[in-house]
Amino acid sequence: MPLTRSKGLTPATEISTTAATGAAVCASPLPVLVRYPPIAQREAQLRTGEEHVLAEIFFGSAVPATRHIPSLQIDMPQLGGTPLAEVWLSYLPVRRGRSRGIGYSCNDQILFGVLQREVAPSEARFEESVCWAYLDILGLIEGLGYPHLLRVWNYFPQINSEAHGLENYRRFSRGRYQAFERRYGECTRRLPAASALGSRAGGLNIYFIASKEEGAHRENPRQVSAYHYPPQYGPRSPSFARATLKRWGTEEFLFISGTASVVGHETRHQDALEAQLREALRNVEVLLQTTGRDERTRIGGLSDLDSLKVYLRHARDYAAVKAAVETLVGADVPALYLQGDICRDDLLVEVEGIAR
Ligand code: 3EB
Repeated sequence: MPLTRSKGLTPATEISTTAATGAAVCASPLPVLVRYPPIAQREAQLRTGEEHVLAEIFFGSAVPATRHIPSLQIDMPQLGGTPLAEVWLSYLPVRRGRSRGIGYSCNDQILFGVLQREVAPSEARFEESVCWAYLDILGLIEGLGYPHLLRVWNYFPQINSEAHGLENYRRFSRGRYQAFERRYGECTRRLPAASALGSRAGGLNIYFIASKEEGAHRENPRQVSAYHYPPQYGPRSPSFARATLKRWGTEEFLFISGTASVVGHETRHQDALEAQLREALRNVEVLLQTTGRDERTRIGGLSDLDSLKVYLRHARDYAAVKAAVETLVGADVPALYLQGDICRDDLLVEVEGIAR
């Protein structure tokens, strides 16, 4: 079923955005855009043909009819009223394929992939499955000519539980590390921006964005690079960059990793929700400012955020966090609020997003 009644895409009018409703509308040919329309109304609201949909991610337990668009169902409760879809769009029409268990959409600018591995973190083979998933991703994108991994999202259950003598997040980190080490050696400058969150159930769910030309991976001067975290956080450091800047022509995108109340390498404000949120948003702000300065981008502050995702350990914190985000960032940025475990058990809130 097409996403729109009109057939072709009129270059100047498709993929535009009305932030409040999530309706798609951007006057310029964006290689990538994410919107959060209500699941039931996403076709009507986005007003764009199916050939412009890279992927659809559904958080929560509702199971919508699947079209031939790459999609994932992630068992992570949404907070707030109407269930929203996470819809990834691209201005150029996409081709689709499936290989190594990875479903993907791509065009001349971008490849978007989704994969799900039926493995529980309690299984001994979990680490190996993570490693294989990443080797499959890297093999796929290199084979298809999109060798630059820009941004990755990781979701799996029991992230803070221990199995086989180590916390599952740390086991995940070790599996991911091994894959990157095999393909990239010790080179950290190719590591993508990322998020890793705990779902309620399900296997290992990963989705990612890759490109033909490289982006610039960014670090945060307030934070020790995650790939240099000391061993107290696990036998292998988490393999991710704080953000990735990608330019396509004159368009600039900053993919911001999951960002929490971590300064240096330590958690700040244990048990203090609003202080954690302020610290996390300060981290995001500094990331935006320093990227703007160092890379001479038009991106320079929180007002450049185009979309946000907010993860809460406790559903009861939703109202307070939403109010604080709207005060600190603004109420008109499309946002998705999810309840899930964050990868350090003392973190209560984490934010991620895209600035452009
Ligand atoms: C942190 O700053 C918080 O392992 O991919 C944030 C983003 C975090 C990504 C990952 C972990 C990851 O260390 C945790």
